[in-house]
Amino acid sequence: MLKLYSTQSSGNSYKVRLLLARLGRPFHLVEVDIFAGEHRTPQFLALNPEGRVPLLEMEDGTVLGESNAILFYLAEGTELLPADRLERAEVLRWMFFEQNNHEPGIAQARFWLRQVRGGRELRTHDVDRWMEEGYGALRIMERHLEKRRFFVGETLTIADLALYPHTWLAPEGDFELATFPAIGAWLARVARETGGLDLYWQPPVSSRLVTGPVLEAG
Ligand SMILES: N[C@@H](CCC(=O)N[C@@H](CS)C(=O)NCC(=O)O)C(=O)O
Repeated sequence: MLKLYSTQSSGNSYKVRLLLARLGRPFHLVEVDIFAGEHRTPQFLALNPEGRVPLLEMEDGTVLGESNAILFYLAEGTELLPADRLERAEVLRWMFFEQNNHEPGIAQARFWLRQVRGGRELRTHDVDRWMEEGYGALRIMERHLEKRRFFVGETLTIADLALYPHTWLAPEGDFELATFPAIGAWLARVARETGGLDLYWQPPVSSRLVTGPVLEAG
């Protein structure tokens, strides 16, 4: 069975949980508590020297990091990754946008302002930049979605799944979404398409990363 090393509150991990659920692929979820340093244990660093989640482990033990690379790998051959060459490139375009333009402002703001104790005080000097970059990304998304239902083509793709988690979570980073009606409608559409699974959804087979061999549940 596929194994996903994931942190429950992580937007990047949520992308992959959503995709696996949408594809109906069973997977074993291994919870890595990054706030307790579990991503820095020798055991986890042996799997992923970058010490980051999400990390996908295949049945043969091969591992793949980077949330959007994992989405791309898992979606190959499904309706969530178009076969058309230009549409595939457009999917990649929005996934690069997510990493380069969206995540650095929106996800960083949520991480430091909401998730790290004392983070607001520690990173006061970054807040204006996060807001400028984050709202800049939201304006680009809003314009793109004004006449479209999804980011690429007429149906849900992994471009939507890459952008959905941190956009949905943006209010936790002090972003106000009320002035972006097209984004609001798109968020509702993606939520419907993914069965309304929230950030805290888990598959039936899950365990925690522990010191020593990873527990095999089930
Ligand atoms: N570009 C990477 C970012 C991964 C990332 O930053 N993951 C965070 C959780 S959302 C993490 O593991 N943070 C711990 C750390 O960087 O020390 C991806 O999309 O997978």
